[in-house]
Amino acid sequence: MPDLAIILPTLDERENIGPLVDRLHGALGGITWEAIFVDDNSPDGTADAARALASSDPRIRVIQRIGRRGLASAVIEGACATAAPYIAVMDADHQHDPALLPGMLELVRTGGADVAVASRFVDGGDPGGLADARRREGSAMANRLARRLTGVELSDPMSGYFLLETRHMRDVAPRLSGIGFKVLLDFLTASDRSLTVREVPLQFAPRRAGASKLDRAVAFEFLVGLYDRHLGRLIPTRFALFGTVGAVGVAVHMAILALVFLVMGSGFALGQAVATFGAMSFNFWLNNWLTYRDQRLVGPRAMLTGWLGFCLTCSVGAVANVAVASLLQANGIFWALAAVAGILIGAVWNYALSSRFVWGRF
Ligand SMILES: Nc1nc2c(ncn2[C@@H]2O[C@H](COP(=O)(O)OP(=O)(O)O)[C@@H](O)[C@H]2O)c(=O)[nH]1
Ligand SMILES: [Mg+2]
Repeated sequence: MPDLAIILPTLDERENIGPLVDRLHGALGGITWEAIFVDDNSPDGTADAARALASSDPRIRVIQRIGRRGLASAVIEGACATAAPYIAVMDADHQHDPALLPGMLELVRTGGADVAVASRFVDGGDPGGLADARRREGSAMANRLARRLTGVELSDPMSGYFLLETRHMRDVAPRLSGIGFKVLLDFLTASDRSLTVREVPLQFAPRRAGASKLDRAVAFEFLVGLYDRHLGRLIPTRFALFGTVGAVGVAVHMAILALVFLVMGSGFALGQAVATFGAMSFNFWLNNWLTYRDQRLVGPRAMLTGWLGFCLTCSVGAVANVAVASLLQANGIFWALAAVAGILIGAVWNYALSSRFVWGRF
């Protein structure tokens, strides 16, 4: 059994993984280890490339996830798929130096800390790879917020490079939100034990090949994280986002209707049709950007099929909405209540279908 499992979430990292495995070999002499690539069915064939590596090296393993996306959930699945007592989470793009692993493992193994975090912001660290000043500022703000949230003194809570005992991660796994990509933060807030965290300096390197998938809209991530922790059990986070977008969509609908019907003087039915179409398109765009930002559709083709699928989904939801509302109203329920019930049913329906067929990569 390996001592250490390195969990490597990947999305389009084909060019990076071979050289990374070489570097792991170089860095981990004397430690028995395995590397688990958790790949979300990357279009560039990262999973195939990882299997090719695995065919000549039993330490390499691959989890290929189909129809699912997200960094946090990838890490959780990786942690649940190993028997190694320790896991390290790192980027597959060479931004995280594998040479730090033996030191981090030693720190945790000898009881020096429950979690070893590679930090860009401690003495000896270097945030150099953070592309520009705006991202640096974003990181600094995120860190302040995170300290409030977790109560843990950390200079770099957004770090994606850390090592801990696997059982700790598995223990809290059922309580992790799995939304977004702040896995370390998610883990620290969800854990009910008080964990000691030690930081080691990381010189953050530029990504070796390929493009970054994350534009860390950190403020938004934190709001979502806060909501998820406190109200997420009541109304699931993603559904709440979907509903909020829907409410904004109603405003868009009314604005378009007012413009076409009142200002331009069209017939009401035409105005309503144009407004419905406009609001659906707007909702698709906003949901893609907000609700499903961790599994966003990008590129003209994916956007076009996604948009068509969303409009189709919403039409089905609209039929359910009208059917339920008229049934209730005909049975003597006050018209406004019947309408609200119809809207709710339509929303749940739209959410269920679109999360599966539009953003679920089916
Ligand atoms: N499995 C999986 N991996 C992801 C996803 N998004 C990003 N990654 C991987 O997570 C790591 C960090 O992402 P990256 O794009 O480098 O973010 P950055 O370091 O903030 O620019 C990389 O190895 C990515 O390939 C995802 O949705 N699923
Ligand atoms: Mg990276």
